[in-house]
Amino acid sequence: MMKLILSIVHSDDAEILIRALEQRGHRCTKISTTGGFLREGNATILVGAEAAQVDEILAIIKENCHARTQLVSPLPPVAEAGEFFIPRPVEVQVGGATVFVLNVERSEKF
Ligand code: 2BA
Repeated sequence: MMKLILSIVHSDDAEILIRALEQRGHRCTKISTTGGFLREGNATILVGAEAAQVDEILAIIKENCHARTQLVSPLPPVAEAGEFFIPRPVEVQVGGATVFVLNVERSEKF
């Protein structure tokens, strides 16, 4: 049974992850994506593979993608006249990788 491993990673980890996957014989595709919360670029790596290879692929992703903390400036609240708002950045932890493993019903190459 084939699986599709969809992995959302930090842009800075994408190239090294792709290299590691290719070195171990796994074909992959990178899509440039944007996180809904931070509205910053990240990368989505697609790997189509046999079910038996999934654990190895997940281990490669884990090895090569690292968690980071990022500062986010909260949006100012609606202020009354004369009020002012000093934005204080808050920390969020991003990654290492958000991974979804999907069943592939059919796969063709023409
Ligand atoms: P972003 O949506 O830009 O989220 C970046 C980080 O901000 C998240 O890291 C999380 O720590 C935090 N965050 C997200 N939504 C939040 C909220 N409503 N309140 C507080 N903090 C929030 P990760 O969880 O590691 O996610 C990294 C990226 O993976 C996300 O970037 C998004 O592009 C993707 N992602 C994560 N979970 C997803 C899901 N269930 N479905 C689709 N994409 C997902």
